[in-house]
Amino acid sequence: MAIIERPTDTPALAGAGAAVTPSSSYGNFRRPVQATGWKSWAFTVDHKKIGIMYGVVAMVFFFVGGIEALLIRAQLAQPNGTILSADKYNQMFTMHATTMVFLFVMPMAAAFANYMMPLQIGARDVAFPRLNALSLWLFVFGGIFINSSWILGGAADGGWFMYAPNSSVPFSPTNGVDFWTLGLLITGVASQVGAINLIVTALNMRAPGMKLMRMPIFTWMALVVQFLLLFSIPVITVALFLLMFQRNFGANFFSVEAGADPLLWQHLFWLFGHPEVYILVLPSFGIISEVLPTFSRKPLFGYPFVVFSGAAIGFVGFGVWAHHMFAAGLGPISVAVFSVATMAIAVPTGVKIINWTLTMWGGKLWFTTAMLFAIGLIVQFTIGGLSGVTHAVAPSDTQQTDTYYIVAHFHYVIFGGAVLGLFAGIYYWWPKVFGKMLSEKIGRWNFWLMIIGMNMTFGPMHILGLQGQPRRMYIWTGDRAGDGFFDLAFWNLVASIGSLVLGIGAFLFLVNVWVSRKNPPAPADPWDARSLEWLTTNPPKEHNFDRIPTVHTLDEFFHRKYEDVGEGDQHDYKQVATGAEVIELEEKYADAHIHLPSPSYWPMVLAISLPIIGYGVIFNTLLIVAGAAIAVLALFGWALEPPTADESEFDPPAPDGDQPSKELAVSV
Ligand code: HEM
Ligand SMILES: [Cu+2]
Repeated sequence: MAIIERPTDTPALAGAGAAVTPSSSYGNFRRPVQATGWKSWAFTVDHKKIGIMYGVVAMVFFFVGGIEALLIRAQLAQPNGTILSADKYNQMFTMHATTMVFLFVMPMAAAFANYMMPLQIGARDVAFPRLNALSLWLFVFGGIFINSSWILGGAADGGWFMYAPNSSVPFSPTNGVDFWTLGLLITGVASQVGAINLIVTALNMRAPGMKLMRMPIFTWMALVVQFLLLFSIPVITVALFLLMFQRNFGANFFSVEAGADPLLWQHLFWLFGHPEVYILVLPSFGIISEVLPTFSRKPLFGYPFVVFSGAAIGFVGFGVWAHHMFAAGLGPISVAVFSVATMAIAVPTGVKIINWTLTMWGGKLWFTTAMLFAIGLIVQFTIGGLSGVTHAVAPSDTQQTDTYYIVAHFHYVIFGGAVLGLFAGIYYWWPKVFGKMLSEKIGRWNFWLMIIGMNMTFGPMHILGLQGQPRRMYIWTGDRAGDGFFDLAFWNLVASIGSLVLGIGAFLFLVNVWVSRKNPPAPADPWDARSLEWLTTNPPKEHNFDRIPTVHTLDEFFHRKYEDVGEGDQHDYKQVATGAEVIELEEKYADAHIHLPSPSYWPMVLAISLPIIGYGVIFNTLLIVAGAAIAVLALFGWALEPPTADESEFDPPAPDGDQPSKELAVSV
């Protein structure tokens, strides 16, 4: 196949744009002096490295949260379990949920957004690289801070929504809840800083021609999520400050006996908490909206509908929070309004499921592991959505609330939705990020054991809940009535065995990573993909694109490889170039000047100051002073850091984009 030497970078749309005269193959490349070894990671402001570190740390927390879940299920496998005491059990489910939600799913989504958004919009980095590094280190140190409570007097024990007055000192006398409160305040800053950065990146850093309605769908969903974070994190931040002052400085915001109202906490928590569930699942919706078209060999069906239904979910998601409080005595009018609003949110969700199904309809389906996880999401999330609709009916929710039926529901939507989607993304973009393929054989075992395991674990919980098993009880007893109705033994055993199968399935992913580390380099375009991130090498060069691409259409990468020779709306795509050829073409027309931000250690220094202040609030005021001093020092260091290193420090670039050898500089 001859390479089409096009004057412009518009393969399919022949004739458009002016020729670019290539300067010397690489032109004058202004690259910052990079650190080497561990410093090249610790002080980096490169969105790709930051994305990888988000992902690795989040995956570690996935297994921490998973082990906590296995302990819970081991305790509940038999009646009158003795593995965990009541106190330890309370700590276990609180930390399991907090870890999975705030330290696994959210940061894993941030990993993908950080790595993929600049590549998908044709940019060389995010808008604020040092702020990006700050958000990473705040997440890492915040996560360590929260988990350090296990060895510093005991972890939080009030459940992941930490209702008052149970969260106050008389009922939670250890420091656990303070670690939880202060730790989530720290990770909250990480989310807020990250949201501002990615919103500005998506709106300001797009390559020429990358109009909003040409943006790849994952970037769209990531953008919607950043707005959800922008508006919901401040709400939980206020609530956490009120709780911190109530517990540490004698304030009374939730104490009935002091004339305050515990429902204030519930309203504040769920005003954040319900948008939070979309913050968890929308990135995965975006990921499978990339995966399904690629492995169906068809464009995404109804792209604009998928975009706007995502935005609609995000918007309506702020108007349903009180459906978590149907049994809190809000009164019939509020209950009715929130019941209807909750039913309404099923509509845009349904639109997505129809669009995904129609994307596959009539396609040439290629069942890779990524595709299996994507289809798994559609099936499992729909099951979770259906039980969700039963909650919207307030009278039935009054029966279901606080039982295992609820636990079943949210695991089907969060595990079945968010987690399966994240695994689809891991298998889909692994060759892009690490330049190697994961084993498809192990991948399929990973998928099937996780699917079978999750249905064995969470499926029976629907039955146990309808049988009346309450959630958050550290033991259950045998069938006292002897009429079999309250016999919880069989399904609890199935659920616990299921969690083991699920655990083995998840562990197989680690086996796959290990086994695949020596795989040969991945092909340039392993999946014959569609969107712009694939117009880079695997893994991408430090500067991402040799030249900033000009975008002419949605699925730009696909349309550079295929020409539409069909008539009218009868599309017939004929391949005119391979992915590898299209990528090579970019190198030939490399930009003359490429400028990249320089590494900096100030974001990490600033990030470390917050947990020090946190330990100060719990243990010793002097630490507050020390932490504040470090924060001030870091802010000045950051502000006074010159934007980029002096010219003379740069090494001329090696043709294949190797790292230079000299020490630190600074970044914008
Ligand atoms: C890895 C497999 C998992 C298993 C086996 C599992 C198991 C459980 C169990 C048994 C409970 C109920 C504890 C009780 O109420 O007595 C629970 C609670 C919970 N889980 Fe999971 N879970 C898993 C994954 C996840 C994931 C991925 C998430 C979210 C991203 C999650 C979020 C939650 C939440 C929010 C709670 C409620 C905790 C509370 O009541 O405060 N779980 N989990
Ligand atoms: Cu909700």
